[in-house]
Amino acid sequence: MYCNYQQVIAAAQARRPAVISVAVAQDAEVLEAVKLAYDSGIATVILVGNAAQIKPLAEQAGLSAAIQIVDEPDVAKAALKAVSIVRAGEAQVLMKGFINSSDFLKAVLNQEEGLRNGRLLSHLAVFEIPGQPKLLFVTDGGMNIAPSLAEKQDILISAMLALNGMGLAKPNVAVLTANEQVNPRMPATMDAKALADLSLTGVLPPGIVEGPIALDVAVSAAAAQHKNITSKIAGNVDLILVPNIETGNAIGKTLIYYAGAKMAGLVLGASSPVVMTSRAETVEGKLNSIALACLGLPEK
Ligand code: COD
Repeated sequence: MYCNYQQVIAAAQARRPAVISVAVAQDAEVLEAVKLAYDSGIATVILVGNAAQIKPLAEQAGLSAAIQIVDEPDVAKAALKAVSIVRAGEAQVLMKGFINSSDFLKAVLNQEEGLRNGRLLSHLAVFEIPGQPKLLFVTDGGMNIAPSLAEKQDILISAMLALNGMGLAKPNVAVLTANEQVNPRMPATMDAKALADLSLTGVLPPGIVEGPIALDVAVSAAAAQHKNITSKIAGNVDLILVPNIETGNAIGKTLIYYAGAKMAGLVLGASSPVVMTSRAETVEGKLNSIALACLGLPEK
């Protein structure tokens, strides 16, 4: 299992370079990240968007003039074009550029031309937090707004399988709530109990799934002890399943802005890996996300 992004990038470099199709590529940070991915042998790119805007930015980022640019000034059409390039097999990874997340996801979900695979698509955020010995995964703070219990199950399965793929055979999973008591007035606690029970039946991928569990107990064995909570994962959590998009989004932004965490973001469940970071994400965060997405591709 990778403990930090240095290890993730080294592992991505050991794979065959992927071709990335960037949707609405007219963004300086996206192009700088792409240049770093190119220079480190992780990826080559096809840039889709407003060519008149992309060209000077690409030049500024030091990208070769020979780079492939597909001119489509309309944002929605550019997103669909970038998706169709992946669908056609000309690229293996899709990346969100300077486009709002909902518009980008609508292109990914497009009935005729999207990257649907019959599964529920979901977002996985990955954090390297200063002082922490391993990466922390959070799902879904980026795509499914208020998932039902059945959708939470799908989101959980996708994330656990992704962690398995990254070498973590049995992740410790916290199904997050505000406390550890099942309370019908807090439906998230009911869902958390149902998912924890389900994990005992072998329906979910291998791992320890606990819930309802609050954030303090998930991340601190001392908190669990103080609260008299018996937990096998307290202080050693790998994956947090959040009850809704706001919780996941706020955890991520809190980690980034208050704790200096580095984030990467992926969409899981599509027919190809999808990189989805916030437009405000740093060049480094975008590069880390590209590297993580490439880990799903065959080795050299
Ligand atoms: N997985 C698979 N299929 C889906 C999913 C999903 N997660 N979501 C919707 N669909 C399918 C539906 O079954 C339907 O067939 C079609 O897509 C349209 O469904 P709608 O009308 O519910 O979906 P949309 O297009 O209105 O919205 C889907 C979004 C993913 C765009 C929407 O849920 C959204 O905006 N999510 C939040 C994104 C966001 O703002 N993130 C911010 C954090 S960066």
